[in-house]
Amino acid sequence: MPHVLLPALFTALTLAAAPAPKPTVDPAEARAFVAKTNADLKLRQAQAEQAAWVSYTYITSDTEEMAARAQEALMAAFSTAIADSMRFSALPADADPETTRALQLLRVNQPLPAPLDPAKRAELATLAAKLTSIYGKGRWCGIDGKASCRELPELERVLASEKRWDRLLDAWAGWHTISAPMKGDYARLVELANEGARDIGFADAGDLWRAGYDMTPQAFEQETERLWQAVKPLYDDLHCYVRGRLARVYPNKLPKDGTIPAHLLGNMWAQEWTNIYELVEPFPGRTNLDVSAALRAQKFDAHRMTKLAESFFVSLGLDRLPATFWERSMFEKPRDRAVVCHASAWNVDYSGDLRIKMCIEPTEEMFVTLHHELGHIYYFHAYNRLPVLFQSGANDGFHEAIGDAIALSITPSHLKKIGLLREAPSDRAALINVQMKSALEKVAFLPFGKLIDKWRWDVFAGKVKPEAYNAAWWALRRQYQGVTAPVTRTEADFDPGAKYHIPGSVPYMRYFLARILQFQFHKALCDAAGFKGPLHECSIHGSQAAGKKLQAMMALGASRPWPEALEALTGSREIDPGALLEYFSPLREWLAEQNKGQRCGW
Ligand code: X8Z
Ligand code: ZN
Repeated sequence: MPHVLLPALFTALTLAAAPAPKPTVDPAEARAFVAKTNADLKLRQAQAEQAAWVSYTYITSDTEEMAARAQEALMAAFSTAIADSMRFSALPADADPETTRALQLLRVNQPLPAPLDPAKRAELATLAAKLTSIYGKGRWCGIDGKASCRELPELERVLASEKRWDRLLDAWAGWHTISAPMKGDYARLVELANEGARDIGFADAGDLWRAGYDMTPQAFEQETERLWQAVKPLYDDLHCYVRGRLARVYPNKLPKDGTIPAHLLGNMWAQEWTNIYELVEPFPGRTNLDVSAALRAQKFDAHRMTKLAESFFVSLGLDRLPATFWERSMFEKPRDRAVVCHASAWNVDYSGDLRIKMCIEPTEEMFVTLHHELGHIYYFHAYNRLPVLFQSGANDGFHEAIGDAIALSITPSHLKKIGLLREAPSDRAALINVQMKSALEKVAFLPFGKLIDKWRWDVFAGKVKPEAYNAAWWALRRQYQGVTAPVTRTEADFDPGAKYHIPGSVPYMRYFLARILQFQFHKALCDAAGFKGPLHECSIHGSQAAGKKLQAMMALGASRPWPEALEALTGSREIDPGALLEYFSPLREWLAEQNKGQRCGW
């Protein structure tokens, strides 16, 4: 469980009142406090969300300022509520569990806890808004100046489709210039968030981030390590195979140390490698898995792609999305203003005003991301009636896993059914091709998902200082992913800042957990749907029984510790990497054959 006491504040309060009488805590008073806090926070959160929505979808100095001030007001509300909640730190063990849980969640709710000093609180809110804006406004104008400026979506398209080394390098290095100016502000943000975390009894902000998982922060760190060790051999096999194939495409160009240069993997951050599928296709010409081509050929626009994604959830018996979702979401990149294109889902007023913000293009990658975002939206929708402190996932990994679990049901047979693939062949070559494509997304991501917060935890803990930010970043990229920078990096660069979640201060371990949880969810939903057969062939499309199970888990929100929510869906209280390994077992076997006699590792 997260800490129940707030050591710093608690000590101060008890010392001031010495000699301290034994505190008497009235459970009814605690209940009333939680109810008032829920009402208060709901209002403030909605105001902050509205301001943030406008600033993310229309970046100007005015909207940035307004979002910062709304965030500041929310931070102040949290500080007051947490300080007030101290009177209930001695709540008897048999107090009603909902109140106890709400009080615990209150402390771990914000990723950037503000210091008690109002001037520092304002500074933190301003810095957070500024960093997000820098990211959103980022563009690369090349050496020839403004004539050919490109924003992130365009640079990402280069990484996704270009094969020429130099062009890839230009787009990669260009995007990584946008974050250099963030470094000083980021270092200050770390100091301020740490002070805020200490003010409410944590060692640092990383300690607070690790405290949101119904176990001690230390136990959580060990848990992530356990999961990583279980899936690492599969990643190592994939890395070895992909590197071998890339060595054929770029003869004599790969480094001798066994790593892969970061600009060759089809993605700006080398986090998912699906876009180089054609370069590494196990059995060329045996399958046509080009869903992007089908989407383009059939002239799918953003609205139609979203409708198609919605129809999957509806087939499970879940509700249609509300009219306001269609009216208020941002589906496409506006032509007349700067926006943060990074896809996100919004629970704007915590009462049903649900929106997504995306720069949708007709690609398979975006189609999968749409299911991811709708997973968030359906989770919001399922728990919207709960008090706001319970309006979260069972843990944040659950929130990230719902839509992905649904998207695992978009099998070739399903795609054929909905007209996005012409055939769904079932021979071994086809199976290995399909599994490779899926592994390039799911398995390739695993070390990336783990290392982002390994870096941030070390930064927050002061183990990595600003003078070594970039060096530590690349040491982890190399250690976990076996990926290296394609050009020399120095501490004048700030490459972590070129990834949205760093300037955005969005914790990242959630995505690592989700990559594993989604297979566990998928397996449980397939069981509920009565599917018999290998896991990678299952699609739960149309199963009301699966939908009911999913809905029941989502409706719990964060009201119960996550092992209970997991048990409700899967029957197990433990995160189990077994389902992911089972799903990819055909590929694993094939990779082992391929890699025989190869020099693997780095
Ligand atoms: O940020 C996201 C979602 C929004 S929560 C689009 N993802 C991570 C990323 O893009 O880095 C989904 C996968 C990992
Ligand atoms: Zn997400």
